[in-house]
Amino acid sequence: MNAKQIEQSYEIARQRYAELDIDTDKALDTLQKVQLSLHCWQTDDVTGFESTDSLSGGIQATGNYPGKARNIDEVRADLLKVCSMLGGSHRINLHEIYGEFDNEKIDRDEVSIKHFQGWIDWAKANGLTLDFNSTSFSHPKSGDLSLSNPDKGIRDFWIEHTKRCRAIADEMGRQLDDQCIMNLWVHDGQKEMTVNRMLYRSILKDSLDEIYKTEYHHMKDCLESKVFGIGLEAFTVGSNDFYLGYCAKNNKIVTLDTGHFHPTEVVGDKVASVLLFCPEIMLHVSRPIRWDSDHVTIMDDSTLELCMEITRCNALDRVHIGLDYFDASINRIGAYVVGARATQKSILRGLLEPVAKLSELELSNRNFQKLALMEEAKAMPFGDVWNMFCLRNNVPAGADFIAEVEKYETEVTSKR
Ligand code: RNT
Ligand code: ZN
Repeated sequence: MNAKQIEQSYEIARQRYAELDIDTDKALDTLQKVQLSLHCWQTDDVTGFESTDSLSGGIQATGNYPGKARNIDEVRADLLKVCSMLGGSHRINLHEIYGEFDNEKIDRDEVSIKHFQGWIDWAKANGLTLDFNSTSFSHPKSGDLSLSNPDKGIRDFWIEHTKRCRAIADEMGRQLDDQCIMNLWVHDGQKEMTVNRMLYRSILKDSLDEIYKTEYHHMKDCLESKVFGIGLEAFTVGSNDFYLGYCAKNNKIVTLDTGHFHPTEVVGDKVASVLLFCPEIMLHVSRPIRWDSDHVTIMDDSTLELCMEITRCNALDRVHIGLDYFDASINRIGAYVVGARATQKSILRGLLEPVAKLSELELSNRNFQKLALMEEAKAMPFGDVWNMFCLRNNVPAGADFIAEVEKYETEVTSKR
């Protein structure tokens, strides 16, 4: 797109929004500071760098589009390519299975900071910060139950793993002068009707209490629930109720994965409730379709509602925005950028909403007027403001990133 056109269209959009008392420059400045936590696992279909090659734990990446990252250098190159198509500065979200194990067999209860020093150095050199995840899946000891396993040996193995991950996260945060957010999601569940729900849940609670005994200053913990996993359809130990209770009681961050709720639940509606009882929220922005919780994020109603709820609550400083989708059926870099930009666009839509006016109308019971203004807001020239965000950041505006992704495919990913 041509810069002159973007500037001219922006000027008209700026004036139109000003009529609604919205300062588009201020919205762009705010968006500039919103960091996304970019999930490294979209580059390689959640494979990681242990020798195991099959994904377990109730999650699945479908498709075999060529060009998947095969080693750490390729993951890093892909991540930098993605960042080059996004305005703002972002975080990289790593899973434990993405450590630098150098072909050594390092079991999950043996992992340490040395396996992530390369990532820290790389992040520092590229002006990035890191988030982290313990990994309960794709391991011979994963089974159906990890931290909630009645078998003490297996449970202790996963407790040790998770404790080590917290120490690694803290060191990442320390070295990068940051707070590294460590997410805990375990796949624990059962395929069939379960009679020992209380047992598994009380074991999970005890395991978490043990894991969180150590206090750290450069990392924060968040916990992620789920409705069901593939092959674990009847029961999930770490349900939404379980972690909401745990996080509220223990002052931990709740992770809301938008793919982990019943189809008619509105995740945006949860923001205000969670923030009244828990310190912060971590999001895994995704798109559920049928059984899959991880389709590529788009600017659909549920993503918009979520992002607009964050801006309505004025809670951008208490909500961390991570992405979590994996699509192996289309160009992975393209998929990555589509989802990341859709999330940024949805936040921008929130920042451009005439909230003050809408709130005034609602509080004075002028409900027809509120509905009408909400509808009109949808037809405002938001795309012109978005293009200005891209121009100011010197990243492709409009659909220009498609050609960029194609070029990278021709020159890099197609040769893998
Ligand atoms: C799985 C969870 C979890 C994973 C990642 C790989 O359903 O959403 O966050 O996607 O940890
Ligand atoms: Zn998730």
